[in-house]
Amino acid sequence: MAALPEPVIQSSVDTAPPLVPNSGRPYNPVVTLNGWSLPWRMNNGVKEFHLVAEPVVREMSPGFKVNMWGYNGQSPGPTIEVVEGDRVRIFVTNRLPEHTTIHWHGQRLPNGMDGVAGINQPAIPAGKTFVYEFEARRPGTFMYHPHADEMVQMAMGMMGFWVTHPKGKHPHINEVDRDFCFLLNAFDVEPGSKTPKVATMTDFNIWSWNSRIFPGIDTLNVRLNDRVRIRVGNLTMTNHPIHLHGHEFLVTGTDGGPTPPSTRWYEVTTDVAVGQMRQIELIADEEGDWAFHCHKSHHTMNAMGHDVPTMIGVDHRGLVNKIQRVAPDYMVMGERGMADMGEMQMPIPDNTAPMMTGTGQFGPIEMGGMFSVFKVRKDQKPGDYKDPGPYKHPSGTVAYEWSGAAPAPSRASQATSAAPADATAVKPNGHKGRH
Ligand SMILES: [Cu+2]
Repeated sequence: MAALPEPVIQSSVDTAPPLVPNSGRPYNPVVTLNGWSLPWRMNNGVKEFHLVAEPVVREMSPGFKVNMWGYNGQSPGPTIEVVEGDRVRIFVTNRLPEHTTIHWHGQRLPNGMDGVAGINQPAIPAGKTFVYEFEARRPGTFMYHPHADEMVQMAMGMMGFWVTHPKGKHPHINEVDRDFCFLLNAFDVEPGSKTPKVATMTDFNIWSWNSRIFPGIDTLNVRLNDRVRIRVGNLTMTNHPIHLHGHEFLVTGTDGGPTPPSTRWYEVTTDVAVGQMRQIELIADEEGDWAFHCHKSHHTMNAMGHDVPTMIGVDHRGLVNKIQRVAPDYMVMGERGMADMGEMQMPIPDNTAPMMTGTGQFGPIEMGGMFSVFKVRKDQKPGDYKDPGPYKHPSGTVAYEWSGAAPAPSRASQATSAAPADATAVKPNGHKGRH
């Protein structure tokens, strides 16, 4: 065996253009949101990749940097793209302070290549390089992550995407114009600190796509009438209902590969459960800037979205001045809802992502976390992934303020109809309950 392939390290957090294959079987490459695909070298018909597990610093959104563990300079690691039937050899060099492995989530492979420390192999000690080798047997959407001290290593950001493209035409796989992918991940980073808390089980405060949070997540930019595929993998500890505005989509692939067309139905939200992969497809036939996000509203917030008391309806006037005499930084939020926070510049510790931010052409977007925008444009060039800027709405197509007379209230007449003071529920087993 020749020397190791030189590891390729990426320092940019930008979405890299698709990596068009220059050797091996041809395929239509994917675009990894705020990520990149790992180059390979061919060695006697084997595709050789080199992953380096190492500490990295990931800028999760502009100005907010977190100490993570990842691969080849970033968390997540680079996307690995191969073709069904490819023989793949992956060198994994461990530059972490502790042992690791890589599990190739979803793949069919020899048992000894499955990457679970203790069962399938000894863990890769710090400073050592191990080799994984197998054939990419089925096309589909996969992930990779450690299976050694995984609670710590995944909480620190060690994960990556894997796409096996079909060899030739596949009856259940469409050719698409754009093919995006990203991982759902989550971190617990105390405001003002830089390193995730690794023992957190459920109370994460940073909900991210590819270790980025809005407005640090790039937009998905497509041309009108493009056929678009979006692949999503979930390596958090909860499920994420992923929702696209303005279009219906089909789930064309799951963990097990492409779904038979007879099993597909249209949706606008699909739940991606823990450890799952989903690929959705649609024709982008509505121009505009369409929100694309997790539908759990706390997941479109950054840190400090939790443990805030509900103050809606509480009148604080007078009280704030009194408290500020003893605590000058004291501020009250939320008596008219929390929308003010989208534009508020409040004193927050250094290296803390604002709770919600990002500005659109009409003002603050009031989102953080797992949120981006799907931009459909007539004049987006094929193969161009650049952000086209805000959508220019045709005149008369934007919601507007009513400036005529207010309509007469109609509630008065309804109020006279007698409503029961309470309801009587009859349960099937015959018990009567008063509610
Ligand atoms: Cu979510």
